[in-house]
Amino acid sequence: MRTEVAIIGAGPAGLLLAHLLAQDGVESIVVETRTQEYVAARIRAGILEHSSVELLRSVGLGANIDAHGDEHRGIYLQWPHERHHLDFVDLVGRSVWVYGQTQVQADLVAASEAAGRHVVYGVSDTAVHDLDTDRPSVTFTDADGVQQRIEAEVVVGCDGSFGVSRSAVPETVRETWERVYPYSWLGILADVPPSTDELIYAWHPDGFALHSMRSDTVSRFYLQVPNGTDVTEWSDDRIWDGLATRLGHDQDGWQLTPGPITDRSVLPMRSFVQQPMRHGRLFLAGDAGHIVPPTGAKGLNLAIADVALLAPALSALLRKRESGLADAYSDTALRRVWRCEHFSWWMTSMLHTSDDPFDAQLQLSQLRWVTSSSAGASGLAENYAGLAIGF
Ligand code: FAS
Ligand code: PHB
Repeated sequence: MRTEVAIIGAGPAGLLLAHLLAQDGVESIVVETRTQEYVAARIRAGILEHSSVELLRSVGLGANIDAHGDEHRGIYLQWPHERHHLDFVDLVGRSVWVYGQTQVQADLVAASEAAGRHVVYGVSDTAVHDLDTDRPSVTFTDADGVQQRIEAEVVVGCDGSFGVSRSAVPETVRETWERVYPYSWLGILADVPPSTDELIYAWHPDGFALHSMRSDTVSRFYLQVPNGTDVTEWSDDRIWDGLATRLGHDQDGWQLTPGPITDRSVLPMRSFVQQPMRHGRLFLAGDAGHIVPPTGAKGLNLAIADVALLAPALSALLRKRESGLADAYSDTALRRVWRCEHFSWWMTSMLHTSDDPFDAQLQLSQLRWVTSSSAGASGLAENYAGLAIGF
């Protein structure tokens, strides 16, 4: 097969990149190890930044966000006996949207199918070749067991944190940073209306908790748990008791309403960055280049920001033979990546408890400052609601 851009991975980064390239008439082929149904069913991110929503709207992907998304002015920060609302619109003039990654993925798949774009699901043995030439290629075994090769002008790794493209950058060239956190998140989806109008991020001596949502009938919750936690160790009652305690049930009359749990999983927490995000004719985008702990709701938004930068860079390279944007892509993308890495670490460190009582005092002081100082609140608001793409 021949195309202009071979994309590895049909998650949000891969499918959005194909969509953005097509806006400029640039052809692509996407290859994906999983089935379309598997990718669509993964329950992941829940928050879209202001600039993500604006970008998706600008390329015809905003209708469902406007019809089914829920615009939020801010979040609540909570600790025992206190809950404070941060209003991002008052603070920095930007809101966020509750619109799950599964919904974003469904919209991208629908647009891809409507446009008849070439996405190959169920592949295996993906490999990249000749990245330092102007004829790179991707080989794989298709779902029928047939060896295939895609000859392209550019290869983009959108294959997430366990893909093959990251390691295709020679060890002598790549630089990586990683931080593994001493705790994980136990996440549940429940068929119960949210007990709050906007997200509650709660600090508690027992551990962090987050009350999020997917719609007015489905709620999403997370609990800080030790690394290695087996989800079967947490009965429904233990989960709801833990959430009620940490989120302040009966505090100032507020009540947490439990309901049937329809999905549960344990998510390890880590920060990771690999640079450069380009090597020869290979570019990395999304989780293939970086990972953030989900406390700052940045993972999906960073993937969107990467491809929003990369698409025009590749269009200029392939249509006008102008390489300036492509040459600058890695540095430009990494500036936002490191800003989001810092913010995600900052939110995670502020809200997750350890056994160190000194840490607890520092965290409570930080929470009191962020919720009482306009400077502190604006700093959180600016980063959470998101910076302009290309920052
Ligand atoms: P993705 O991982 O979504 O997509 C990569 C795709 O590449 C996958 O479909 C994979 O099957 C495919 N692939 C991998 N190797 C391949 C190969 N060799 N050949 C072909 N295809 C290959 N972010 C938040 O903001 N909030 C959250 O609550 C949150 N929860 C998360 C929970 C989990 C379990 C995980 C793993 C991530 C979570 N994230 C969350 C982050 C997540 O939303 C990512 O940031 C987002 O999916 C990034 O999108 P992509 O870069 O497209 O990577
Ligand atoms: C979610 O709704 O899944 C979600 C929201 C905010 C976060 C992380 C996850 O920081």
